[in-house]
Amino acid sequence: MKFLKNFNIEKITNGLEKTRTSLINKLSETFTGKAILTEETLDQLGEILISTDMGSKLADELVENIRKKISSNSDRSFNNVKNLLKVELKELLQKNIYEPQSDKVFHSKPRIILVVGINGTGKTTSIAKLAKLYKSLSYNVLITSADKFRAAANEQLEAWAKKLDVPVFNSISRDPSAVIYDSLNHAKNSNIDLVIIDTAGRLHNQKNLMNELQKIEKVITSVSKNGPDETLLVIDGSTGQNSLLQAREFSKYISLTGFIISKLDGTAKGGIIFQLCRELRLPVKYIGVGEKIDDLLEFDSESYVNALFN
Ligand SMILES: Nc1nc2c(ncn2[C@@H]2O[C@H](COP(=O)(O)OP(=O)(O)OP(=O)(O)O)[C@@H](O)[C@H]2O)c(=O)[nH]1
Ligand SMILES: [Mg+2]
Repeated sequence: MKFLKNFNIEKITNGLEKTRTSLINKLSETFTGKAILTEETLDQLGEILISTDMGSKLADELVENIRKKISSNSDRSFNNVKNLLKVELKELLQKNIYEPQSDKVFHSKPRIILVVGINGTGKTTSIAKLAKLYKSLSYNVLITSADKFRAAANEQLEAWAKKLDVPVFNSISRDPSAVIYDSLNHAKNSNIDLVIIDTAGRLHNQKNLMNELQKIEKVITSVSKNGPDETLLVIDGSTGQNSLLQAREFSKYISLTGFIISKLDGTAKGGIIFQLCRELRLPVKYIGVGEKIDDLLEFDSESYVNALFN
């Protein structure tokens, strides 16, 4: 598997504009003209972090770490606080993550990416973007349309796929597991390198739909014994704290390997990524920063944190 590394600093910077502007404006309002970093300013820093949806627990932890670091360091300038914060955030993304995927050895073809999430988070759009990304690396991609709920779902996918010249597997079966089973067997016989499976949006409290995910996982395992290579939960980046609940609930039913965080371009709440990684101990794999086909970037913690502050 080639590493995509398609991230483009300009795209990340533009995509995170709202979060960055809000963060930087608030930070400079708080710090400008203050020669010495006081306890009060530190408390304000915590509130600023919470306003980006980092959550109070994480914000407290970050402020505490910064407090410790500056107590042994005479540089209490805004710039230094900003740099310390960047280091803390990068470490959090890099260290706090358990990657189940790294335990597996992949020899099998096709590689399988299963995409799940609640309604409207951007699953289908992200899949089209992923297909484009992998196709540009010369992968033979097949998209499986296993959303049997939304009438227009298939047309939406077909329209994207037609533009990209990527085949879509569909069937008249109403059972998503059956469609997936057939598509994987088809892929095995058709020299497909990568199958990306689109599923119907489901709320995390809809028990029967959540149980269906387990069935889907089982069917994939029956065709490819390691199961999906990736099971990605798509989270709408503007959802806020509810996304933690979604992630916790989905992970009770299915082995997630990471997140796609979509719609980061429309929100000032890009801090949610840190909380999701910390609480779920799962990596963010891709971020969506716009509605266009090229607006999906492979996640890179270094660039993400830099783009938030620079
Ligand atoms: N601004 C922006 N919009 C996005 C992004 N990703 C998806 N969208 C939009 O979000 C809306 C919903 O996207 P879909 O891909 O249909 O979402 P879905 O999860 O497949 O929806 P269901 O199948 O109904 O559950 C569409 O209008 C997309 O254009 C993104 O990164 N940024
Ligand atoms: Mg969809």
